[in-house]
Amino acid sequence: MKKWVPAVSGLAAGLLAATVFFADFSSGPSGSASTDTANKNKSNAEKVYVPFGEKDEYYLMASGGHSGQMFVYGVPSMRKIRTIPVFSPDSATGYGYDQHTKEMLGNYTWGDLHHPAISETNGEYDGKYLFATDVANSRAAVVNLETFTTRDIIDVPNTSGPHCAAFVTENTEYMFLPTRFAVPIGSKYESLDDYSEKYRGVMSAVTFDEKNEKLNIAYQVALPPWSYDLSDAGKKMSKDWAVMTTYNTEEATTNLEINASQADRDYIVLFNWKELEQKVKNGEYEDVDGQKMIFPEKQKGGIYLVPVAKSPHGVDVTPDGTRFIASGKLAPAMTVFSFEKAFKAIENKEFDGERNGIPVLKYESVMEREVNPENALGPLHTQFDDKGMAYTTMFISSEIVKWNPNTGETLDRVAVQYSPGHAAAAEGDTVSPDGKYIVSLNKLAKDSYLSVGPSHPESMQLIDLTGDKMEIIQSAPVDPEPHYAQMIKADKIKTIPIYDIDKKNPAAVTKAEETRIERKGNEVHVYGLAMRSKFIFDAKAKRPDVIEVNEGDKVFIHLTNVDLDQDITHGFGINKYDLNMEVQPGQTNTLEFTANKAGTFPLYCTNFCSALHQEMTGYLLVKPKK
Ligand code: K7E
Ligand code: CUA
Repeated sequence: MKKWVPAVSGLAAGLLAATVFFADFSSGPSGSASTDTANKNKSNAEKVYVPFGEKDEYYLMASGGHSGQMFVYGVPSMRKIRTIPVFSPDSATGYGYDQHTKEMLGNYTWGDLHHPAISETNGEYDGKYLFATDVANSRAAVVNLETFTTRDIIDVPNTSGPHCAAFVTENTEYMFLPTRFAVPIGSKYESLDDYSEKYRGVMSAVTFDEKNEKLNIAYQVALPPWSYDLSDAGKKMSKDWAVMTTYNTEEATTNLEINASQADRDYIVLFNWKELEQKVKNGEYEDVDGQKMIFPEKQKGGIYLVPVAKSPHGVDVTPDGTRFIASGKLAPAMTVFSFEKAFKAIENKEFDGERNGIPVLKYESVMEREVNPENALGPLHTQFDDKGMAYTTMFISSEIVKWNPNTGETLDRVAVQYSPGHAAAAEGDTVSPDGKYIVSLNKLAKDSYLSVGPSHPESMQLIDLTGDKMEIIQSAPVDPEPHYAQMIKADKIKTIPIYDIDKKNPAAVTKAEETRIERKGNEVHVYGLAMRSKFIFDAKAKRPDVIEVNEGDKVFIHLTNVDLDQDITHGFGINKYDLNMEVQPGQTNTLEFTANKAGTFPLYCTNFCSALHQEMTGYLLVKPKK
């Protein structure tokens, strides 16, 4: 049974005046379901059942959207395993409170994380690092997958909202961070009347120094003042190239819903990052506030525009690297482009003029086919399986369509609940996807779960790809909206059981005898340790678990967890000082604060660690100024 209900929200609903095709999910495993359905559901239950003590086959690294965090799920159980704090503080782990994470976050308290990307070696996820960008405050971050902790965050200058990242090249040479919002270079004030002249859509090429776990901006490109939406790196034959979609090539400055959808075509930016890298080596760039900036109208070459149906959203490179597929958003079609054709067209200069000094390739010279499955509306993002077949999410018709990129033939469709954004296939962005599973990341779950009021959680639905037909076999709530996720084989992730006590960290203490409280003027350094079930700040003191300072002192509490047992993590919270941090086994962390409130402040371990966890307490005494 199908219901037709009018579109009430979502992408371009007003413009399309379309009706939304919602499948009916009311016949569930209970009630009036036939025996067949019941059996089928039983086998589906078995497919996702991971008995207690056994582990899932895949990790799903999902964006936490405007929570600023990342979520880790297990597949096929779809059990949520962990939240990784990235762009927002996290009370549970003290992320954003201790010295290192506080410095990384700067003064920002929220973030908007859309696209996690796992580091790659030879086009395969290598399970070492996870990258992400922040649309809210223009940052990029790297998470270490030995510890599932954020190691570095950088601000991306001249940019506002690097939405179209992070997608890494085959050997994690670069990730490209183009801006969503065009802004003046330097983000200074410029009148919107001068938008076309003064505003730019800057793209940053970011490298990762694995040894020091640092992100760096290698160079930037001052692209035209358009919005850059999604990108993907080439693979194999196209490995030196990357693609990204644009919209608002109209350069509208108000009412984008209408004004950015005027022209029939926008563009895909196709660029050769090896060539851009060479340009920088040759000194073909301008220095802009310390950034190496390529201006494509002056330092020509390496960048091309490919016309595409208006307001595209996703662009995805096939696993064999021969094609890139753009999804329509406002056009009901996926467009398949050929890298080989593009390379020939560039060689033969099959151009249709240029825009802002960037040559526009002839559409027919690069396009291979337009694919328009019947009644499918709102294609957004495409993933692939082990046979090279494509799976495109249809935002408006609420389904995933499986199709053959070599022929354009529609192979299968499955209704999802509802309005999928991205989908994430097993090893889906690599040169060799696994097939097996795809997860649909839905924007609207509409009453799938127990009601929690007017706002409902979104959902992720797990789809089995091994049968003749795609089949939804599990569903998990996710809150807030997930954008993208990547699914990696679990055995590729090599976590460490405990931290090595870091002898190079001058603040680390390993034994009670090394604990001490040192005063230098009005600076107080506490070198303490945490162990089951006490804090020792100064073993020689009358009360080793008490810190006494003067009002106005600058206090540094360095704490090492000397319990080198897996999973014995201690917390350190100070009442009413709004401070908390976590020290995992073997880890040393530092809290830095000014004791600006006089009084008596109990402190305690915030992580359950033993039967006497409740006794793991002490005091911070702040003596008032005379
Ligand atoms: Cu399509 Cu931000 Cu990748 Cu959400 S974006 S859907
Ligand atoms: Cu240490 Cu609880």
